[in-house]
Amino acid sequence: MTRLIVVSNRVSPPVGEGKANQGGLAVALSSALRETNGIWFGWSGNEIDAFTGQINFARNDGVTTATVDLEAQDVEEYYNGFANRTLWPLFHDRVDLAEFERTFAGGYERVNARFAETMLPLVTSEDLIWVHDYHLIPLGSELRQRGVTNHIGFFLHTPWPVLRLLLALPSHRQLVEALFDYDLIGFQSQTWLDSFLLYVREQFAEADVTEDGTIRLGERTVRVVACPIGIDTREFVASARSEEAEQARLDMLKSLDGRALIIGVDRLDYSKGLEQRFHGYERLLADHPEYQEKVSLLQIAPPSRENVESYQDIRRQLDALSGHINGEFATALWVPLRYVNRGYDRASLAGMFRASRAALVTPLRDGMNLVAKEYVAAQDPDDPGVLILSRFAGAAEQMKEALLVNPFSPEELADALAQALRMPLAERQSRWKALMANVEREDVHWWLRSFLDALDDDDGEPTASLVA
Ligand code: ADQ
Repeated sequence: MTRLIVVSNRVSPPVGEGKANQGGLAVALSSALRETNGIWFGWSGNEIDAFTGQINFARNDGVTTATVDLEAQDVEEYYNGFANRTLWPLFHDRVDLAEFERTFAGGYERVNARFAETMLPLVTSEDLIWVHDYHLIPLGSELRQRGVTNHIGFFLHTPWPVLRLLLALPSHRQLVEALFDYDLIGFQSQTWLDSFLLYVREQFAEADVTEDGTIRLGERTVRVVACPIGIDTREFVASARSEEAEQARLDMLKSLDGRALIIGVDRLDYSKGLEQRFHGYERLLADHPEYQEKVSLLQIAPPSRENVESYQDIRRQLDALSGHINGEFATALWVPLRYVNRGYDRASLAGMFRASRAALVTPLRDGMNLVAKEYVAAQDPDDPGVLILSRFAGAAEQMKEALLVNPFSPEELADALAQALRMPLAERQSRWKALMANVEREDVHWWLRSFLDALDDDDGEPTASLVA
């Protein structure tokens, strides 16, 4: 059986065993890896004094992990630096927050080279290699320089930025050129793919871009696909029906005392639009006073990337804003906004999703957004809640039956909330049905199969053996 080597910045324990607030990447890949009996290579999360390149192997629930420790300077320049302070904001349209330091770019190249060097002995000629996300764009190129001729695919979990903004990155050409060393590049949506093609046409006039998504640059050929990630829908539905979820739902309903719950669940990140969301809710309470004391917004937002200043800033702003909203509208018996900075296990989340009348999934930019799909999967078909979804999330391309909003507009958010709160049952059911059909069809297994089929495509060998 063809072996799959997955490479990502971090290697996380399988879902259900690790921290409650795992990122979307970990959530999706742990089920994918279990299916393919693969090996997952990445950073251990540990910092050491001097890089040794020693691999630590572990086997966890059918998944072999191979991790390496990084030295403090690597973590600072590559991870906190180039990945989280340069590329993340830039890829989420926040060029104002992006920091362009040569030391960051240098650390990024160094760590990608170290990853390649370290994983090289693991690679046999049969393996399919699948590299994930913006941390590791140059890895394919580093592997090629070391003689690896295997099929190598790359999947970008974030958006691809618009041309004009990407040009602000001093090393933009070098970054993009490294992508041509892959055989296949996957994007979350057609929008991000189109944005990439626009960049290539503008900046690499010599490249030959064909209609079917093949790009030739000199000797190199890379194919590009839009391949939206999904969730493990069946597992999430089961978890939403578990005893633990039911308990969480009942506890929540009890605490609501007949009020309608609006819910939001996000990593605490400026791309998730939490500030704008709070303003939208404030607007609902101000413009539709009939909802005062009748609704409650629960925003769950576990802190992330706390070493990065912009994340400390957004946290402070949200602390102040939530205090302001509660100060303005709360009564002795009602707190309008419950703002919670911690993670929950998946069953409890599912139960809370089920207890709600509406969800606000309103990122300003998001590669996909898995919470939108989890919310739909958790609903009771007889009495489903309403998904309010940002037009600027990759998920909006598949989830057109949600109430699609411009997350920058407090009025649109308030209107959508009012619409959701008074939506008749029949309309809630028909929207939910259409959304659920997509969440079920294009789930994580479909995503995995689509990407690997495309990666393995050109030698005509079936990938069927790779996936269940
Ligand atoms: P993220 O930006 O991390 O992922 P997202 O897709 O929303 O965003 O996934 C977050 C995951 O973490 C979800 O599974 C969610 O349930 C979980 N989670 C969030 N808050 C939680 C909490 N308080 N408690 C428990 N669990 C919590 C990146 C990209 C996304 C893309 C994914 C996958 O930014 O656009 O969808 O990768 O490709």
